[in-house]
Amino acid sequence: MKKILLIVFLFYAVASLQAQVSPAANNSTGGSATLSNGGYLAWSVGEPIIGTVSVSTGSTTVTITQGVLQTWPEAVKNLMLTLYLEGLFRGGSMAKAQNASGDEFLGDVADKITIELHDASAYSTLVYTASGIPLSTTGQANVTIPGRNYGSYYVTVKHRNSLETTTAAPVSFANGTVEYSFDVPSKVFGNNLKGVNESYCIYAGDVNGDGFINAADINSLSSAASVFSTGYITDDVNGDGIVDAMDLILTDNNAANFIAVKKP
Ligand SMILES: [Ca+2]
Ligand SMILES: [Ca+2]
Repeated sequence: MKKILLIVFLFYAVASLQAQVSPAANNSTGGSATLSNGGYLAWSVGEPIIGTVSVSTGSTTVTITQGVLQTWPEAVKNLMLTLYLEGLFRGGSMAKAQNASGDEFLGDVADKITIELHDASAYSTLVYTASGIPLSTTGQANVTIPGRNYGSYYVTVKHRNSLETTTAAPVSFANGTVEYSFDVPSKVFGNNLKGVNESYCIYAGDVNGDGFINAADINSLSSAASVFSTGYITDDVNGDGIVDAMDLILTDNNAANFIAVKKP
């Protein structure tokens, strides 16, 4: 009789132990969620309790009570712009910017530009800036933008001695790839492009970057030209590595037409 009682006791003891350890079967479970604000969460279940987090995904709420919370690599947007800079444009493609001894940049990079995203309803609000972006001789500039920027934005292009130029309207960043070409005046704010050899270019000659191509830029150029300045310098409007009459002519033509920045 004692043996039977012992066996029954052991049976219940083992069954009880199994019930206690059964949650371990969840060790390998986990999941992820895309949040309504564009962010992401990923988690695993079965690790020591580290806290409780509730997040809204828009239609549902995910509550994490156990496990490891980790960041998920943020998705990015591939912004692909096409544009020509008047100073470097040689008809069909652009020349590579020169310094005192040769090409300033390797490969097919003509020069580098800054790309800005501005708020669609409040242009003065700068949302994102990407500087030092290579612009190829064929006018391509590709840059990755953090995925949290999934709205619509004005896209502004800046260059060391070209006129700041902006898209005609906000551009949607809803998709993973965003393509935009500054190829016709109607796609640029204020139609502010210059026709050159059946193509359209961003105006050259805003040497001091103040949004106007005028006497101040010409004065700067004249000073540099008088001492034959050479190198990768802002006064070199046509990018050939020396400041001379060619740069003055380009800038003077635009100044004569009172060319200035146009933005929302
Ligand atoms: Ca200027
Ligand atoms: Ca030059």
